[in-house]
Amino acid sequence: MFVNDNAGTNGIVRLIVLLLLAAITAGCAQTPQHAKCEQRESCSDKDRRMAWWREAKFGMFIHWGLYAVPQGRWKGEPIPGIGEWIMYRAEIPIPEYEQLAKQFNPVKFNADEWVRIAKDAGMKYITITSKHHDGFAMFHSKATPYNIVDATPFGRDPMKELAEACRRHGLRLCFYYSHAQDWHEPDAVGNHWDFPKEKGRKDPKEGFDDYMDRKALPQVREILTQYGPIGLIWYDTPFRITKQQSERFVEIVRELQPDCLINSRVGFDLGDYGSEGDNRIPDAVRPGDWETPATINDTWGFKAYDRNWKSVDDLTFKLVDIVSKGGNYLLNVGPTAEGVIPKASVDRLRAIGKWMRVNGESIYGCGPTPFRTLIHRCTTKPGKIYVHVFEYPVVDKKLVIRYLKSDVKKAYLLADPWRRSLDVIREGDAVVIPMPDTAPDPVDTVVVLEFDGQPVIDEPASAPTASAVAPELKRH
Ligand code: FHN
Repeated sequence: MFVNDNAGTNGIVRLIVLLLLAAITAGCAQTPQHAKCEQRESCSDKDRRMAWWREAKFGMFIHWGLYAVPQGRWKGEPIPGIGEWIMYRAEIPIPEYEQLAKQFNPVKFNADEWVRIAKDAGMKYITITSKHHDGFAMFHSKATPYNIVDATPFGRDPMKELAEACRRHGLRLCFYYSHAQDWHEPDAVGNHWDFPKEKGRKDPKEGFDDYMDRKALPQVREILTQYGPIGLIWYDTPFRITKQQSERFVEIVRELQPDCLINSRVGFDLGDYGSEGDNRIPDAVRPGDWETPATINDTWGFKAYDRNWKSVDDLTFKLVDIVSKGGNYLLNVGPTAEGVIPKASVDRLRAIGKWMRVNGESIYGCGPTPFRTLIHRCTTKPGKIYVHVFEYPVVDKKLVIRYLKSDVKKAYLLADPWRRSLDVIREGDAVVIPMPDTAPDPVDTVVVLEFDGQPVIDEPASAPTASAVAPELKRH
């Protein structure tokens, strides 16, 4: 915990700190988040289940399905929007969309290669679409023959292969499952072109329970029983379902894999952690457990003509920005119908991995910045602040860290294998660190500040926020 020692508020702050400490020693900090977890399990149980995810910080999202076959075009026409929504956007009738299964033969799929790409990028978990809104199961399902083993010439179960590869390489495998939308089903949500009644369906219970009992819950049972321990189930778009229906999607996970996490998109605030909006990064530190799912270009599912790839600088900044605000980054790749992760994605992930191998200490298991002002993006561990320097050269070759009241015990670059001490000069309310002439890391140079105990920040309430101080950071 960081202490923000504002002039004139010392007494209040100390009182709050004391109260918090008292609450912690009483067994649990009374944050709203803890109050929530206490309702169904002890905070320590929740902390134990969340521990790997809080440590991981960086995961790979994979959107892979039949939509990779048309690659964003239908009958020669480019279909606007995200690739995996092609069936909806082009209102493709089910019998026509089903034909894609016969063409889906990802002979280049290699589970070890995918897992290695994630691992080399520094990612610690993989969340893959076991079934997206199109209703096609990318795993062997007995609930319906509309699945990759029974309906495609490929005939293999890639989830099984990925589960084994993840185990070999030490990553957690997690499953995305579209629980409410299923455009292949008359009783699920979404397909209004084949089933016009869906358009006017008012009562969310109408038919949906049948779909749940016949397909969705049996399939969730399958993904929780066929592939060993699963890190988390990532539900999505809980449109028009009732609280009771969401609860059933929670209960089945708790029953079959009690340690498995659930994201908030199961609905009704029932998950273990929050999924931010797609590609949304909060402006300030956000308490609690949350994750930003994000695209590496502008689509989730493969679209051959989407080449709007984010730069390595941008992706690295986003990773740091998210961690500095308390979140996890779930960065997506959209493999082709042949089973290949596009080279542009792999190149970017490799570059991030290179940065992570040097600077991963400033990401894994880190807490958010202690500063409200966000002049620099900072991440933290007990007794340490990692200052991320994206803007190089720093002014006059000096790194200036304002509002730091505590003395710095030692400062050094994470890029320096010898961890040689940098000079630290106190100038009024700032700590000034002379920096090397050229950036040790062209993307983000990380300076570690070590303290005796927890550093005290003295940030006046009137201190400007990041957008006023460093608008150029907004370019990302
Ligand atoms: O509709 C989906 C979309 O296709 C994609 O899966 C994203 C990922 O977060 N979730 C939904 C939209 O928020």
